[in-house]
Amino acid sequence: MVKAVVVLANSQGVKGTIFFAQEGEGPTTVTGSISGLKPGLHGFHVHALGDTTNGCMSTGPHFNPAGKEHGAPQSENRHAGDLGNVTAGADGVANVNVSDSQIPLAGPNSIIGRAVVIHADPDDLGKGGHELSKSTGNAGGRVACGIIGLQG
Ligand SMILES: [Cu+2]
Ligand SMILES: [Zn+2]
Repeated sequence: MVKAVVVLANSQGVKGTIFFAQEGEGPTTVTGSISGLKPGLHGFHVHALGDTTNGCMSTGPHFNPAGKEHGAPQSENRHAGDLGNVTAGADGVANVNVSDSQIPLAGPNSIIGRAVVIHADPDDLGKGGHELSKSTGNAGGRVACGIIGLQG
């Protein structure tokens, strides 16, 4: 079992902790919660770089080792980092509990050392018809981010 964690935070009170776990070559489970969000859907991605020297802007584009277009987590054509949306309730808390086969914690496409980013707006999953739909899902600003690190 390989485990990883990312701590998300920003100066506007958004904070959370997301845990990753992978058994062997199996899917990676993603669990945790984020608070302080505007109620509703927020794009939730693994971005390519674990670089926060310029805040969340320097984490690069969505992690995309296969060179595909942006899409939904269930789509064949998606970035590996496309984890869809999380939904914040009226209390501003979003709970995360998903399993995904494209975000391994070991091997050449490992997400260790990359970043998790949560966005201001919903991810349209590539279907919004906006000029950004096929690259970012038009999910708006980067509200909070953190670097994925190994956990014991
Ligand atoms: Cu993103
Ligand atoms: Zn994407």
